[in-house]
Amino acid sequence: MGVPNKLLTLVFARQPGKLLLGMKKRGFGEGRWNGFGGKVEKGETIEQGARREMLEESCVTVNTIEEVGRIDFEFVGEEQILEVHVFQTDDFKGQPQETEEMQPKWFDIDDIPYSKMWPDDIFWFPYLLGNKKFTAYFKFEGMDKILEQTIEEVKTL
Ligand code: 6U4
Repeated sequence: MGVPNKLLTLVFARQPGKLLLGMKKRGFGEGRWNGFGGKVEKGETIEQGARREMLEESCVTVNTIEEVGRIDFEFVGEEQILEVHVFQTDDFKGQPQETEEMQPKWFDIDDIPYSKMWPDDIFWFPYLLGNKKFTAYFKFEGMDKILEQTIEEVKTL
């Protein structure tokens, strides 16, 4: 038996034709545009963690939220798998605000800044943007190189 997976969340707010991303200002993934999220804490569900991180990092309060994907990340040399639960919402309150962790910005869905994002994103964003549920696995060497990957559409997560 290995170590248990590390549970993380990733939340994307959407408006017609647009997606909210944040520039990560510090920590893991610093300097990359991404959804909002982080570690699930003890005593909260994954969905509660997603809502909390969205509020903490963007000042947006999420009403209805939908889980759309699950991605397992393995990093060469590290035992622990990062299990990232991907959510989307078009039902939220409040204007995104810059926080210590993130600088939010609405992007046109035709103008997603893939070259300044995690290199796996370009592979699974078509599922997210196409409203298709998916599961995926990526094996990384360092932060930039993908050695292996699988991705598939699923009916339920
Ligand atoms: P804190 O708790 O702020 O010190 P930090 O080390 O900054 O933690 P955290 O908790 O913000 O990390 O979590 C990392 C975030 O990055 C999660 O939302 C998941 C996301 N993430 C991690 N690897 C990713 C990858 N390869 N592709 C991607 N998102 C990833 O799109």
